[in-house]
Amino acid sequence: MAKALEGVRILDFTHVQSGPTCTQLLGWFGADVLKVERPGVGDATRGQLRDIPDVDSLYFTMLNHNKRSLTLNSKNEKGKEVLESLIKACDVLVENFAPGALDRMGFPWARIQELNPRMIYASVKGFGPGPYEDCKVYENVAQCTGGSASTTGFDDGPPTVTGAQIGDSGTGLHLALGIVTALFQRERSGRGQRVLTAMQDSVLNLCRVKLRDQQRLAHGPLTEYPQYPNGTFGDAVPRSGNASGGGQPGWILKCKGWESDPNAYIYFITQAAVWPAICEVIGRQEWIEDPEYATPVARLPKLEYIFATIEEWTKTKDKVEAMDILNPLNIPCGPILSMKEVAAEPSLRATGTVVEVDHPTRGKYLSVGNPIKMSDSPSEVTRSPLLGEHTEEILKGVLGMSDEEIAEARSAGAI
Ligand code: CAO
Repeated sequence: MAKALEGVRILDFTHVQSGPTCTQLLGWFGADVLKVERPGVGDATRGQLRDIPDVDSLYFTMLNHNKRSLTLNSKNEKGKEVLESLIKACDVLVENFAPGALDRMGFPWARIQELNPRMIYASVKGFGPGPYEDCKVYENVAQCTGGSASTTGFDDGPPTVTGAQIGDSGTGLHLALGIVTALFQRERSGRGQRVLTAMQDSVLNLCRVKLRDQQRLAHGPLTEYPQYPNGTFGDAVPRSGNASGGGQPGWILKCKGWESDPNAYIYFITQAAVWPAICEVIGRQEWIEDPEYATPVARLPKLEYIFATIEEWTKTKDKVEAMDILNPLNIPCGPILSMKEVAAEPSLRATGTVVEVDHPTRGKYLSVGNPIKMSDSPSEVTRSPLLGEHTEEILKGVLGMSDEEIAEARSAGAI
């Protein structure tokens, strides 16, 4: 079966996490992703956080599936010539270098457009235009400047970063959407365009509900936050612990075994529609009619006590048992799954969301497959390329270079 992006060729100048997340997604949708890496060096993550000596790290292998690797020195004269040909032969150029790096190589947007007016030139940067536009940015800098860290954690603790890589992978996702949208527009306009996603902006987009709360704060306390009714609110959105970001109060509650198992917890949501079922299951039937508990508004100032009471019940069940009891009653809840449990979860294996991949020097390892499932575009996960594994194949197959031309480029230090 054909894949959605078959025939689309990506000139992939990305490295580390944000850019590679984007091009990996495009690869899963069938695009031909040509990863350009510096000869002898490659993407720095090949060697970072290594678990096995001299073998590409999991950091690299898990972000660079479904790509081909080409080594090219884009600062070398001959290398620049090869790069020009690649720009002409590709549909999309993706990069996440420090600001201005491609310009310094001699390839500003104007030059790229001149070489290929249909080219979509997509970039990740830490910040958009403004005071910080020249800064180099990593994941947690984006989480901190995009509003996530100030709103994550407990009220009596410091700002906290999240494990989900919303700055890097989150921005890569946003960029991928920008690229396919630009490809769609190019169908009609015939022209490429510039696509820019700043990590600060992407994090803020994912923190939209917190900017909502910032504005609500001007009209009174945030009644679903744990600071209400006894704590104090300052002039900025406080950290809300494990409170739900939506209109249905929720909290993380201990389950059986919590004393020794750090993940024996469940997220429990007191959705208004199922309040009677919650009261029944925890044995507090009197709360169903009691005006002090019967309505969501009446419950808001007592959430701490209500969740403590529910926890007395959840502590008598293990997290999966609790889920099995609550789910049939339509009470929204979710056990806290450890990475060990996620990796072993059969349903995630069955859908290809967790996949086992074989690698020539590493052997078998687990990865996260394409989380976006499409009925007409199958996704298979192929292993990440070794450094420069496809250099000749790409120079011959994509650019039509001869053996002599390739030898010449090699002796000039271009590839
Ligand atoms: N041939 C020749 N030179 C190459 C090359 C190639 N194939 N590939 C890269 N280079 C050069 C670049 O041109 C750049 O040279 P200049 O400094 O002379 O312009 C140099 O390598 C280093 O690139 P860099 O500055 O992007 O890399 P860094 O390790 O210093 O910084 C990072 C890394 C991530 C902080 C920076 O790239 C950045 O801010 N990117 C944008 C934001 C981003 O994506 N951050 C998320 C990263 S994931 O956590």
